[in-house]
Amino acid sequence: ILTQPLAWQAALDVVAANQEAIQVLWKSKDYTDIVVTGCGSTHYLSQAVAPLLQRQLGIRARPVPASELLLFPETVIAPGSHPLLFTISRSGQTTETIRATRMFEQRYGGPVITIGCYPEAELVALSDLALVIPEGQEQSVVQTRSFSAMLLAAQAAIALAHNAHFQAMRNLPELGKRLIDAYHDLAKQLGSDAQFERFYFLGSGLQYGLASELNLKMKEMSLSVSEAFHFMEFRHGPMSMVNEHTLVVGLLSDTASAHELAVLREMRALGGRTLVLSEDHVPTEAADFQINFSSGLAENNRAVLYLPLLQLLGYYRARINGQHPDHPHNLTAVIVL
Ligand code: F1P
Repeated sequence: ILTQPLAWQAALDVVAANQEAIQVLWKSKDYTDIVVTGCGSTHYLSQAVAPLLQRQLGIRARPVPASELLLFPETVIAPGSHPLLFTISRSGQTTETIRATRMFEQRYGGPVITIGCYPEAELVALSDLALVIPEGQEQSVVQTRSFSAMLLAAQAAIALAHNAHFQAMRNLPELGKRLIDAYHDLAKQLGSDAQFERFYFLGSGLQYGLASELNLKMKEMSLSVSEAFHFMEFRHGPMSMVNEHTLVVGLLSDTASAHELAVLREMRALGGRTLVLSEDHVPTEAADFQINFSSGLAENNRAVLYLPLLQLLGYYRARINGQHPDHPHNLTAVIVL
């Protein structure tokens, strides 16, 4: 978890090395829309990448688990459309992702872009363009460094479409190190606090995929009750679970923070405690704890900064629960059918 900024550097270098091919792909008129797919963590990654593709490239983009694309392609791909398939997989070996890609190529003809961490993987061989970051590989079954390196590669590749913020993103490894140093103690304190029995991760728009992934980290590593919701959705039922043993973690967006802070204030009034991650300091009525970092980057570009500190919550929780954070119950690094 702590070595992630090194992998981010490598991810940015891989994108820079493939700059021309990426720009040609974005400009190509060979596709009408984009389907983004993966499994588990990499499905959540696709939930973070698809809205960004749509917002930045102005083209319809939809995240879908690889199994849904494989088994129900007609519910994903509309008649007459010719999508680009954007696959994400740490191992590049997960059966559903590979089978979905093969099916897609046979039925719809491509093109396929993939992001992963293993150059020799089958998925890499199947793709027209592969962004591979070996520095994202990790010993752990749980995806942490790989996840943020692949997310950053996707975000940087999208930024290249307008050459816009790519240069500013080069500061992310340094910002990441500073942020981990500044808030590691808070993450340890909250992750080790046995009073918390339930964890909710709230994020909307671009942040929803991250909230889903961070909820999975807490679940996998520590076997705790943990769920993710869109901010406003949390008020439509799930908030009945909030009590004084609840930690609600809010990932604020750039554009809807007034609504998001209102939800957090409400959860505090119900007795829950809140941790807020944001670019700027927020009013204390909404936040028991906060992690602020003035990165100067838009949410389109800074998402990876949220990840290490919230992965640490799961890690420290695993320690107090007596779980091995690298080897969750019943889980292997690659799921092969
Ligand atoms: C997908 C995945 C991981 C999960 C576990 C099982 O792997 O579901 O997200 O943490 O390791 O496999 P991949 O396709 O990204 O290699």
